[in-house]
Amino acid sequence: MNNEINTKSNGSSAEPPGAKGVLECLRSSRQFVMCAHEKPDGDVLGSGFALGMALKRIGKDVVYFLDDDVPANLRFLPESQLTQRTFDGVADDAIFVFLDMSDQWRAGKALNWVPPERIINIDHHLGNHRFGRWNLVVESEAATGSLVLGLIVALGVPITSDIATCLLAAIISDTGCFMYSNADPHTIRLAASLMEAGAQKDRINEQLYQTRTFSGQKVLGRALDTATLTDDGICYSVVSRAMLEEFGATYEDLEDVVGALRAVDRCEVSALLKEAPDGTFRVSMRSRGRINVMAAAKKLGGGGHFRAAGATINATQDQALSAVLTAIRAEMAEGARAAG
Ligand SMILES: [Mn+2]
Repeated sequence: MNNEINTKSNGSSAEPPGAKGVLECLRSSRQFVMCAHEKPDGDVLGSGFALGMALKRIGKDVVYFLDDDVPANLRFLPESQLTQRTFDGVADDAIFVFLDMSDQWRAGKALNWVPPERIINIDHHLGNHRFGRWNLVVESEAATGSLVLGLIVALGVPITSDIATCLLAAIISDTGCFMYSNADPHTIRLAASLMEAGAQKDRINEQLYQTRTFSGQKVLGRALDTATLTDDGICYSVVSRAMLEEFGATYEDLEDVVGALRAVDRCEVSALLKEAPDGTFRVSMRSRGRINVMAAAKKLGGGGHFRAAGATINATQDQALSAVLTAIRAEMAEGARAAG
């Protein structure tokens, strides 16, 4: 099976820069701590569990550190019951594998003490800070899971059905079930190999895209009902803490809202402002493909991808909304200039 999986991007036979060093470290070290970013998604968790299972098969010790709960819709992933919020059992020589994050801060406060010389950084975000001693960053990959698949194959570990399910969940999660433009032929080929290796595609899609809490659907309804569509194509809505409380919904329930706003036919960029428990606002933005929302997010102190990005804004609701619209409009003007 392994020999049949070509994990190289664009048919190239070369290993991506950084892969060699990462593989040497994976082979030579004894213990690994898989590290996820805050608000973990299918890519970061699927990648971590898959790599963890592969490393265990070659006799390594693996800890899954997560300063959070596994989201309900990802609890079907193998290994998801093994995450821990402490560093119990982590040795002084353990290597920390940071997955799917452009800088160390995305992992949250609990992991900011880890020194670079103990960090492997595996990621596909634009503008990754190369914060590890070993960095495997390929921006053209649709998911961190694609890079992890390449590593597991290179380690010579068989792709079990559990590993395949975790990696396919990573790819499906980051491509919006192959809907986004990053689902290129290379990525779809990887997904096909994972299905051949026994990945549970239907289960993944059922969990990620077809299962919602009732309170979450109610909040989605309210957010759509109160949304605004501007003349220049920005569709936005605000979800307050009070609104979540009214429906008994959680932040996890809001994942789909910004996508539903973006689906509006005249919408170029959608934005959802979510009031956090500490009173700050978290903005998520999605672009139809012409406007770079990552650049808009950067102006707000955040980051992400060209079509999907976010930031945290410490301001009142009115100020936060105004800052978001200003940042998006600056990118619209930039896009118009570039188009000449
Ligand atoms: Mn990702």
